[in-house]
Amino acid sequence: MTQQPPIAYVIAGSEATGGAGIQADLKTFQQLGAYGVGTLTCIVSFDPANDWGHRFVPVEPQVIADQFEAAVATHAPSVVKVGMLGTPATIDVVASSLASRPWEHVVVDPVLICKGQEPGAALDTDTALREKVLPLATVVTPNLFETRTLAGVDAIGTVDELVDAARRIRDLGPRYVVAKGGVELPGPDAVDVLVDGDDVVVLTRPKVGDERVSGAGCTFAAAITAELAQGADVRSAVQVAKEVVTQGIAARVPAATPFDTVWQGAYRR
Ligand code: PXL
Repeated sequence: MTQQPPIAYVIAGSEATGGAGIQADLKTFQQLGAYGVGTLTCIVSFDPANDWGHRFVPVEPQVIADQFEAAVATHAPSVVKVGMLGTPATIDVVASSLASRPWEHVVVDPVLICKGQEPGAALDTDTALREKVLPLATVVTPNLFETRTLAGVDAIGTVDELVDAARRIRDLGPRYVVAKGGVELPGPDAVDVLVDGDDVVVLTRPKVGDERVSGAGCTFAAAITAELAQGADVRSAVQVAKEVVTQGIAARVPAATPFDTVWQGAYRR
């Protein structure tokens, strides 16, 4: 008999162009050798006739609960990634579903707003995410904007400030915080910091261009999840994820949207 693949589960939104969201998550799982299982929280359809604005439709809370019930009854996953949730009602149902059973790891990508969205759109979900989802997370992967927002700091301009802010987020519950500097943190490198108590690991790669690429954050957290599902520890999972995203950005797929998108298929171990 062939060996069974590890199960990687994701609760996230659909991003209809395939660049981000659950589409990016499932591609990442497959590329890393994990069997992907997905629960849909919302549907985002960019509007080509309106400057690629976000058309957003939440999935009914009961339908989210039903999908969760089906997924966990079928595969008993021990590792889950949480991506875009989008509304306080969605956060409520996802938080109570997650709390209904044990997990080895809950990887939360705290998506507050998508690229191109107005920051104000996130304010009502921000508090709910912080209060209800972060305490359930073992690993959280905020980008620079999310790090500033969740840590409650105005500006982050250095790696030391990124580490300080990550420590503040760790106080909200998650054991591991991976704060991502991305292209916005000044300097020639894309720097991420993994904070686990007093331990700090700094991951550095030269920036691949200065433009943000759609799907990088989704792919990063999904890669961590796929690695954890195969038994990796958090530190090595994060190192693999950094490599997956760096290679995926270098091999980016050009698109008519304002952002190119990550190609997960470029990654080779
Ligand atoms: O990249 C963040 C993101 C996550 N999930 C969904 C999205 C986006 C950005 O557009 O649409 C569903």
